[in-house]
Amino acid sequence: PFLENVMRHKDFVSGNYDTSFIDTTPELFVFPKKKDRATKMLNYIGTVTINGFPGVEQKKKPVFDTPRIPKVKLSEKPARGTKQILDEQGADGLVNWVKEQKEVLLTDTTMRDAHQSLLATRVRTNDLTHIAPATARLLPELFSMEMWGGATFDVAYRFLKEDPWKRLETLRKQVPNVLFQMLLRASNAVGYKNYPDNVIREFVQQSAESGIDVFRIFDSLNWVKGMEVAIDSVRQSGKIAEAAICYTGDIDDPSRAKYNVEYYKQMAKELEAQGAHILGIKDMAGLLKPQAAYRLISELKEAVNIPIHLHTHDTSGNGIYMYTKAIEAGVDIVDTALSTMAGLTSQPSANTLRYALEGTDRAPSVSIDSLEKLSYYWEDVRKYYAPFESGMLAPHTEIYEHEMPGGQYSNLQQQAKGVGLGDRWDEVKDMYRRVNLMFGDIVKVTPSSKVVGDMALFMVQNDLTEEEVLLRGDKIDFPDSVIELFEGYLGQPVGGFPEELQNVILKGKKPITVRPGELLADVNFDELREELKKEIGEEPTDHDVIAYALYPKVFTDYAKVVDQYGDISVLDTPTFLYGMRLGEEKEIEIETGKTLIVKLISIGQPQSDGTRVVYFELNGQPREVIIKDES
Ligand code: 3PY
Ligand code: ZN
Repeated sequence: PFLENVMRHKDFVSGNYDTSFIDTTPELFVFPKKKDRATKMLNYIGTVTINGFPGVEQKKKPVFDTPRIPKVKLSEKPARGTKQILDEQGADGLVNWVKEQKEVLLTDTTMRDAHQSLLATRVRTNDLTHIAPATARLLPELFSMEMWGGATFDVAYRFLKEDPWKRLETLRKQVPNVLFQMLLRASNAVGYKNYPDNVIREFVQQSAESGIDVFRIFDSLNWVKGMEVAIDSVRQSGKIAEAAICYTGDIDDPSRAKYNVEYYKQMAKELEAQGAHILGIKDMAGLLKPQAAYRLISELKEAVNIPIHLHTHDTSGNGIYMYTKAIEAGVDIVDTALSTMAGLTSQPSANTLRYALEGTDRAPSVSIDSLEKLSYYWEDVRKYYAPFESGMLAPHTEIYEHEMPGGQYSNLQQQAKGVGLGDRWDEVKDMYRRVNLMFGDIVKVTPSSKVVGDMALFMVQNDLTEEEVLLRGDKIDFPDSVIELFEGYLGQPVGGFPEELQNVILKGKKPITVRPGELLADVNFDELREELKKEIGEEPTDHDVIAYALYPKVFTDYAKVVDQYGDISVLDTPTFLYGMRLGEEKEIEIETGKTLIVKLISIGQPQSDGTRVVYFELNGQPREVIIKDES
């Protein structure tokens, strides 16, 4: 521990020391007593019980029903599925198999986009692993399960204090038969800015090795150049590159001619030429209308020779109607969620679509009984996460006006409240629409959507109009994200930036027009590993190093929490979010075969230093921990 103290001391790390360092630094000789795992766990439980969990206002723990897990024979192996086709026949073999299917194939997004869009991405690995073995056995006909990427990566470290790689590897073992799919923001990986090329390559390689089979790759401005490195890395890994077009505007609206059918066909051909195995149509806000879907898919089927995979959000309530038109037009695969996690800002319901297609020649072969049984589980589990629900209760057709992506709506609403604009939310939505037009009508999806949102908030907050921005812009301090967008650090938008606005925002700075990755120096992973080792005081894994490359502060904050509380991902979600009730007893399996029996006995009154003693029974023996009351 002495050496550890030295290595971690900030003066030592920064080189700010001389020969008197050891003599003048008494804290080097203070050795924290290593707390055992059980004590760490009791500390966590005591802390949430007293202080609550961020974003969960309700401090009294609700009583939940035990989630209904469908009965399946775990001793029987899951039926063969798409994963076996990919593993045995390679990416091209799988693509040929998809083309031969008459029925429409389904991707189940319950484990990624559905909860990203309904529950602020908060669903924990613990709840996924309880249902994964049953899912593998009940839905072997799925094309894929989307269960990783997008916001799940940073939310896992940032809020759930768990390792997303462990989630991927555990689920992979539980689901050996269905393709695993992730959402990759091209050069932005699973982050909000462009990263150096070698970070993208390393991230893709590790994701593929850990279990991802299908990478849906998109660029937040539909800039194909920004997708090249990601597509190439996926192809090199032997996995499936699903290159996606983000759908915006309305092909049937002549006033939005910039994004017409020709535009989408052209981009589709470019992605095919770039090496895409599958063409994704990513309708991230749910703007694709039924008749437009029929026309778009019909024309794209003519334009390219690869399967087409359609993604939407059901915010308007038109999702099922739109899908049936797309399916009539020949779309190969569509994204759906289990019914109790579907609808509104999430994907259309698989159960509903299954019924809608009955009697047609493209009806999917997934079992309705299986879909219903799995939906029960999610109906129960969703209740744990009630504090993270967006509050949207009914279809929201205004989406066709403001065009906010499914996952952004509730987020921006929170952001607006945070800056005191809660009562001006209607204005913010309309300003979002106006900012889009002011920016030249751009594609809006993470991270470009965040920039439009930042600017909309900024303009409402400062009572600015479009004219005023142009007239007085030289005196306006624009949000950093807006400056970076106009500098070209998220890539180039369709048709370029509006020049006058760009000059105003950049105040004489010169924008870039090349791929940001061409200017960003490669990361030296050996140096990064050494740096991280000093930060966390132990040898990092390859997963830790890439996570640190993407999100340095988020990762080190996570590592500190693990150091303090141990692996809290093993806790059941009610205890993780709400702590324990007085008199409640819990069995906590901290590793296979090692179980703690924890009972909360009582909580002492606050003491003069603001702490409270929390009295537990641990495996029948009294144990107390001291917790600081933050209230
Ligand atoms: C993400 O990038 O996380 C998205 O879901 C975009 O639609
Ligand atoms: Zn989506």
